[in-house]
Amino acid sequence: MSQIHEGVTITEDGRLLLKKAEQDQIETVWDRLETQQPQCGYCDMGLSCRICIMGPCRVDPFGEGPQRGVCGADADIIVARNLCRMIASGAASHSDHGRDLVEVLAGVADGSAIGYSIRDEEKLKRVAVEYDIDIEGKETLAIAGELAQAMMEDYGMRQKQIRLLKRAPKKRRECWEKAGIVPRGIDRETSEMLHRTHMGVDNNWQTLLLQALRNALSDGWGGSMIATEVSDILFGIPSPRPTTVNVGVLKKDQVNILVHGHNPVVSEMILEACLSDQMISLAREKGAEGINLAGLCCTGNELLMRHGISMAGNHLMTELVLSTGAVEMMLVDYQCIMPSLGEIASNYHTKMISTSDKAQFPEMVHREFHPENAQKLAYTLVREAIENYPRRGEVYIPVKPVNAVGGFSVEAIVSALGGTPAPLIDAIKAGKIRGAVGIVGCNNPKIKHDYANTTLTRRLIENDILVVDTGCVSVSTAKAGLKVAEAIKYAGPGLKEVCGALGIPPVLHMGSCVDNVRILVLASALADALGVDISDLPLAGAAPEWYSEKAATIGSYFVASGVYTVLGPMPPITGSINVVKLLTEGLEDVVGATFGVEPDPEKAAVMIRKHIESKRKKLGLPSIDV
Ligand code: BF8
Ligand code: SF4
Repeated sequence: MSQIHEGVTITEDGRLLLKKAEQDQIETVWDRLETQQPQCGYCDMGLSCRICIMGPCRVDPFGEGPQRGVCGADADIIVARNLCRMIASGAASHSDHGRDLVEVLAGVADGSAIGYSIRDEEKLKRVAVEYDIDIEGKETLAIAGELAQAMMEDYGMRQKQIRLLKRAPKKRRECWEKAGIVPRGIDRETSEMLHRTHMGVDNNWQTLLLQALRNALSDGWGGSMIATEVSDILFGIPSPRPTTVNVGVLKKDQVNILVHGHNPVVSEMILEACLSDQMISLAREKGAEGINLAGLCCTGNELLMRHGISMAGNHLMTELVLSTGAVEMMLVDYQCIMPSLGEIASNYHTKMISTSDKAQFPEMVHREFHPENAQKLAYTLVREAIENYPRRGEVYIPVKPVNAVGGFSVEAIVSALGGTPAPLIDAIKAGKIRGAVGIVGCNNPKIKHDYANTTLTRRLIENDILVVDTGCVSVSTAKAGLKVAEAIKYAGPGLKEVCGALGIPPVLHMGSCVDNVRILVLASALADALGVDISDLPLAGAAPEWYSEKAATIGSYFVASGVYTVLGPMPPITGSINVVKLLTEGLEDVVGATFGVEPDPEKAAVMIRKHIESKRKKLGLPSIDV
């Protein structure tokens, strides 16, 4: 391994495969980060603008060069607009994923989505009632059709507010009313955000940022929440089940197929095909022992949560996993798929397939999935993967997989607690559990791979704080062995006692990134049980290794929902002290929560513990000095 890459990951599989990739002369994300140095300081501070063609413009942070863009925008406006556009893009991404699921739901109702069905009728009915649909005496498919229509209306401008906001505690809804940030329609808020950041529209950095919160809420309580709820209706509510993680989940003697991306609409069908007798016997004919489907990133998390399918890795492993030479086919849909993957795969026998009508990549074969053809295409592609097995060269799978448990939906957590959140609340009141933290988000090559995600998690559970996680963080902690019941040995005495009695790990896998909404629902249930607002609870959020615009949106809807959230990498806002102050201090008066920024997970843990103890104190619960 070259000096440059020494110490870029804490994982053994990452380290060994990086060495292999180097031998195979594969360029990775770390190489490219190196070639980008030094990265642009103006952009890093949010001080460059290319919104219009009178620009590009920049503001000099030292006060010597230009202080305004050609149009007259100053640093505050430029920084705010840039951040707003990040948040709009993140909201658009997750919410558009939700839209794809609503279309499948509509397709199930009218019979055009062949092979898909309603796997959880009870949840369908429950959500339909929340949408004021009269379900009495109606057929399941009729309810599904009406629900899909009602959800489509949530995307547009027919509502005064999106429907699932009703799930938030009353005080929280009043807070949004007062701040003027009640989201009206999912697409509407994103569209308005882009409108307001066009040159010559909203040039008040404060009102711009408030709209960004409203836009983020439209995703958190709208598009992403719809994505999760409809996925549960179509594919089942997750429940705890064992799984395995890291590159060791690939099998030397089986056809390995990887799904990467986000949308379960594709991965669920691939799973069905992989499990079919027809495909398994074909694999045997070709000399393999069977078919091994494994996941990467969030679509992998979707399968892990519902079926216990193994995870080969998180964001920074997506390139390296190809250099095992053991992957017959990787199917991608959208989001977080590095455009480098096709070229890397061309060094091996791996077939790369892009599946979404909205996402194509260099050196991949494009085979579009639609609800009508998905089932047939899934079988065709799995067959092609099997036929690729004999073309395999040498295989390098350097590690053994680690055990983990996933599947902690809110329903599963409440059921583990015996049907009500009361035992969790009692444990929090007694101080056995001091609070709970949702750790979310990505990997980022600027931070040692998995180091911040796992270190923060360890420090929190050691201090009796329950951790729930999603997205790529959930894979980091699973690989570190923190997601098995025995991991209570790493927890403080109180958390150890409670999790031990319930037989659950101290770190609960709540799903993919859209599933962060499960954390909002859980927080609302706790707030309602205590008769307080979410912002009163001893809770926090964190995104220790975030990289993506979606993570900026998630952080924003957490904060807007009253959850103090600590980001690892600094967002590009340091060019405006006003924007920094509003986000880290001023928002307290608006939504009862703020952002913190701290790349060092040891320090972030202390910030979070302090916050949790201060909330405990305000609630009159026993608190300690941190
Ligand atoms: O939606 S955690 S790197 S894969 S953005 Fe992407 Fe980040 Fe992973 Fe999932 Ni979320
Ligand atoms: Fe420059 Fe203003 Fe155009 Fe931005 S919007 S590129 S600051 S002129």
